[in-house]
Amino acid sequence: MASEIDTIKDLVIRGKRKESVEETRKALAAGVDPSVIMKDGLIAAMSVVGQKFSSGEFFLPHMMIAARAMTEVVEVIKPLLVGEAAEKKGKAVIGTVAGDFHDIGKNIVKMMLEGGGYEVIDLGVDVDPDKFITAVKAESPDFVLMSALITLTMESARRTIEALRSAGLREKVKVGVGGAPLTQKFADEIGADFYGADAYECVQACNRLVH
Ligand code: B12
Repeated sequence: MASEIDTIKDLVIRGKRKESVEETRKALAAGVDPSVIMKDGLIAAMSVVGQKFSSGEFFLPHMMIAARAMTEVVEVIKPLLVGEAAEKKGKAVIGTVAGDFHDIGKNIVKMMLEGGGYEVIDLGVDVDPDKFITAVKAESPDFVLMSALITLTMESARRTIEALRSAGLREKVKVGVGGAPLTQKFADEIGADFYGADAYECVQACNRLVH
């Protein structure tokens, strides 16, 4: 099993879309757990890609093709990861914060939440505080969830929480934040209700806080 996962990881790092999907299908047929493919194959691959980008071994196009390969594999394992929940537990508005266009993590969080029984309104990427406010007014969600992947855009999460406060909406929603550079400490500092290191933690936190 380890070698199948390593093969998928390696193919995603190299941005080999077709081959990544083929290997994933083979691994699934052989009984490999899709959540292991997600964690040890795909998410681990993105971490290596990030390191290679930092060290100058990879450039933007390398990140882009790796991200595309990951997205295609996610589509293959998605139906196996998320079941259809019988009833809705609550509603969440989710978006990647202003200035940030990374959406793979956000999309996985959305997918796991939907599988976990939540209605999710996806505002997309580069979502400024006003757009979050408009969505909260229109949708009355239980949760506002923000994803931030760049150190600089973490501040957009703080601005969104401040905007919710100014609009008198802060107490009406629970705010969750996540994304690679975020921490529990930062979440506490900006006054979020929770931080989640991954999509599973996000679903758990929502389950804990929903009512
Ligand atoms: C893929 C990628 C890209 C792709 C994005 C494609 C896409 N559609 O998203 C592309 C190539 C477009 C890209 C562009 C850029 N990128 Co980029 N990118 C990455 C990379 C390699 C992987 C990100 C990823 O998808 N990870 C996999 C997912 C599954 O993980 P995740 O997002 O962290 O999400 C999980 C958890 O964090 C959590 N989570 C996520 N959101 C939320 C929300 C909530 C509420 C909760 C509870 C949990 C949660 O759950 C998720 C699933 O388990 C990272 C490296 C890294 N280590 O993160 C760099 C990285 C984030 N990028 C970086 C940079 C610098 C850029 C660019 C500025 C590069 C440039 N010069 O143009 C641009 C940014 C443009 C912009 N304004 O947004 C830097 C950021 C550095 C920093 N700390 O500020 C990184 C860290 C690379 C590096 N090592 O330097 N990038």
